[in-house]
Amino acid sequence: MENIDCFKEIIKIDHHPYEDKMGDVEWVDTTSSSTCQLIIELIFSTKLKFTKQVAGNLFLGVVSDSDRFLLSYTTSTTFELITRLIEENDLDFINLYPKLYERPIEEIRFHGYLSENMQITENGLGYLKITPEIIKEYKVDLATPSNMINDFNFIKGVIAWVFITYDEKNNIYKANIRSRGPVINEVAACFNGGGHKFASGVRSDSKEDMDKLIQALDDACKKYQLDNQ
Ligand SMILES: [Mn+2]
Repeated sequence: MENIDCFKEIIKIDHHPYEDKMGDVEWVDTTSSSTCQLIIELIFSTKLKFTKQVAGNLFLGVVSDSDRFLLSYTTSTTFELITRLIEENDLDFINLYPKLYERPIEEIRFHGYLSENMQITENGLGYLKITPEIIKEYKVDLATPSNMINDFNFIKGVIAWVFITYDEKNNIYKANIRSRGPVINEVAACFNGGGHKFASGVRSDSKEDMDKLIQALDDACKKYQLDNQ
């Protein structure tokens, strides 16, 4: 955020669980599909106006944050707002998608590596430890696995999945966790992590912690399967 001092007030708009106080005015709605959805609502209900570029970016924000309208909290309101956004701004939305989805071939190949090497336990946990060597070999960066984690939703028999990367420079392990079954932020919290019920993360400088985390997630999957038989 540049030149933040030249603004009189800070307004925080967010759909993530409340963590720190940040703005003078805060609007946090965890039942919204995305922060962009909140901004669209805000513009429609005030004297603010969209420019075509703003409308396009907000459209892409909702599409990416809801993972193409398939994550929870995507509601009929989401679709109503998007319809109005498209109609009133005459959005050529099909041609906006390359901006969001075009990717370098290195990332596609790396995606193949992740699919090929994900381990799956009998309790339905998918996990993968990604070494710095692999990151280098595929010419991607440390953030790439976490950016791809939602692509591993809907694998039959996988109800939670975790990617672990190691940041050599800062000597830190990062675990990115997703679930469509067990609540995982409680598991993450045991390792000083946090996040949403079904999308959480853990950071630690201990390799052992990561093995324990995988074990704890597997236990959570097992319990979930037993409870939902
Ligand atoms: Mn979000």
